[in-house]
Amino acid sequence: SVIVSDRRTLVVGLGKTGLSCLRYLVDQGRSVAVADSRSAPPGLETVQRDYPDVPVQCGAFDADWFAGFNELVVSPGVSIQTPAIRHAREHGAVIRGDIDLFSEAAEAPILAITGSNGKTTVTTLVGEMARAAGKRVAVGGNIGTPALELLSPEVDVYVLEVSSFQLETTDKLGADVATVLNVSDDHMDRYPSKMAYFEAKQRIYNGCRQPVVNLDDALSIPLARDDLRFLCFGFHRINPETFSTRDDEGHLWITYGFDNLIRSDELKLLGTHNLSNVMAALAIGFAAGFPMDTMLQVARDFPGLPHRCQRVADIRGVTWVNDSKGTNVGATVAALSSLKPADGRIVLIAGGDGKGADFSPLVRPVRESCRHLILMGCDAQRLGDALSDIVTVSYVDTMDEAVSEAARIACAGDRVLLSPACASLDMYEDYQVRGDAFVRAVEALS
Ligand code: UMA
Ligand code: ADP
Repeated sequence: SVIVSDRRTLVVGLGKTGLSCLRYLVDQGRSVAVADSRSAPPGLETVQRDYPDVPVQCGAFDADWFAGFNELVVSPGVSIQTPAIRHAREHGAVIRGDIDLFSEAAEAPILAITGSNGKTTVTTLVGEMARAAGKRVAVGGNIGTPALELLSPEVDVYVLEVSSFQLETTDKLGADVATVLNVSDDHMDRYPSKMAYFEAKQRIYNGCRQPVVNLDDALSIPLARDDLRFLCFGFHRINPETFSTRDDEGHLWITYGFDNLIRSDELKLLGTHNLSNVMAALAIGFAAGFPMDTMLQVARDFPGLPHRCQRVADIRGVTWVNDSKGTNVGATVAALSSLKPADGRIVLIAGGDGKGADFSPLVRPVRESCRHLILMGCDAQRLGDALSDIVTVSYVDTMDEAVSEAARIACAGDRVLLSPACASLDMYEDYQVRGDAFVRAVEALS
């Protein structure tokens, strides 16, 4: 049979994103079908119940079927290098993603945040700042709620966390304010090169009014500069139009231009990397026009998010810290450098699925901070190979074993840090479940 429509769209992926795209496109009156390579994807029942007329194919992608569509809306969990998708593109299909559909429809300004680490912390802070400034704010994207589910005429400002996967399928985001917080290796199992990962992140600046740039990371600077003026952040740089830090009368201050704004010890957030996150959030909020005093109060009150350098217990002089969201090497490097105790060392619990990462950037911080390493998960051996020359290593099979081993080894004054440098999916449903397993095992100690 021949389907008569000038725009047949295939939604690829039936997770949260796929469902949000399907709902949106059906509401637009578009002719849609759905595919997912899993045999029982999470959204399948919902589609069968709510959209019985929408064609669905589960299991191995059928390249010929894909090639019959003129638009593919691809979920972030699916690589656009997948042969069936490439084949469809070669047959003239346009490849898009949910953020692309969102930016086309959104009427309120978008504040967009990407980076290898700190996205969720900064996105949450900016969302809180907007709310405190009296804005009707919608926060979503990679942080959890798919962007299309945020769309509403009642919204004054959108705050979006955007992943490199989402940016790959985004043509022109047109954000009011956008930032690449930092770039270190992640998802090397999905990218042919670091350059490809970096280029995906850079797309956040396409059509942006006000880029916010991290002066401590050259990869944060927009490649296509045009005549844009940047608002900047970075440590120890007293410049106009820059959020920075300076030491003054025995305190470390966050500054804007030449003015001191807030002392680091006024913040509840732990770790140097979080100062960078606060500077970034202030810069984004400033660019969006939020009042400075309101933003500073939000920064002071912000307790941090669970599973991110979160102190969980102090037992017999040992502090236990849950950084389960440290899912790449850069995050664990930051956690090790920020959390080294003044009179002790770190016992690090790490491992999981390394996503093809190079672990060598861990060598220096592990040498400088760690007493011992406890490794688990599918890349435990690869981590051990990279680090066993410089530190003693134990291999364990479960989180309970990891925690009792850490309790045996840690001395008073030490910190035990779960910061895996790896994804959790080889052993757990997600990083939260992994972090919860750690917290439960620690609680059982006391
Ligand atoms: N999958 C298949 N076949 C398919 C479709 C998906 O095997 O046909 C697999 C993917 O490989 C992946 C899983 O299914 O392992 C989920 O993929 P999805 O695209 O259906 O994911 P969603 O449920 O739509 O969730 C996505 C983001 N997931 C990913 O990018 C993998 C969520 O980010 C995001 O919160 C959500 O959209 C709303 O925007 C999660 C994430 O892990 C938290 N992001 C990565 C990260 O932060 O490092 C980028
Ligand atoms: P993301 O959403 O990008 O994964 P999160 O805010 O959830 O970022 O933080 C995840 C982990 O990354 C934290 O637990 C911490 O180990 C590390 N991290 C957070 N902010 C930074 C930063 N600015 N630079 C380096 N590492 C960071």
